[in-house]
Amino acid sequence: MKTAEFIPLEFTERSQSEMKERAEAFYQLIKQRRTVREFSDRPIPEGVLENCLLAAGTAPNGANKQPWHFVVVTDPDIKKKIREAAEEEEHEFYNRRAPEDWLEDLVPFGTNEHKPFLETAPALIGIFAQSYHLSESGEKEKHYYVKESVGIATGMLITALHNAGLATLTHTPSPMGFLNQIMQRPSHEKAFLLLVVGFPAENVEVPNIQKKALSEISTFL
Ligand code: IYR
Repeated sequence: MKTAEFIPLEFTERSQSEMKERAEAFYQLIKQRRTVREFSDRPIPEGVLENCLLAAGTAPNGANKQPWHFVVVTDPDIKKKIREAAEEEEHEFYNRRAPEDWLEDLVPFGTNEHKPFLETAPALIGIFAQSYHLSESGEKEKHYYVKESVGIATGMLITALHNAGLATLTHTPSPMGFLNQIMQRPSHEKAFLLLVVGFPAENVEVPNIQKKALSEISTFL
């Protein structure tokens, strides 16, 4: 039988003014996060990705099953394979699969089927969602709220990387099944997204887009 064990919470109490300052400072930091599509080949300092992944791994999740796996690729040959497979899917997407209105919606972002950043960027992180855990003896252990959990962990990873001074691109070639094969992950893990990580190319520009106002995204009752 399982039993519940509780330990004291480590919680930092802050003054009201400190709370306000931190909330404002964090907003100023995170609003600078922009998806970039042109990367420099500058390497990422050692240990940075590891700590960002540890931060992502603290995400709240269903019954603490931690139903995620992150595959970090820095090897140029593997990045090339990923680029080739992704571009094959994207070619289909842009030329056949995508409906007109979707392509129209993508115009402001200037995206197309060519994905050179998959080779230029120093790291690609494949994020996998585990629908269940397979024990050594082959028994299935249930996972809960998998998409929600992996989505939260991914958000925390993107935030941690931005905080560390790195740029990211959430890339979702669809379908992404080829990532299981290239990244050697079992079939009960579903590729959730591919995060491109590194430094922006020099003088990179980003789309001039606006975020919704507070009054549009929220209601205070
Ligand atoms: N996966 C394609 C298309 C694409 C779709 C959406 I929704 C975007 O916000 C951006 C791109 C691509 O990566 O080009």
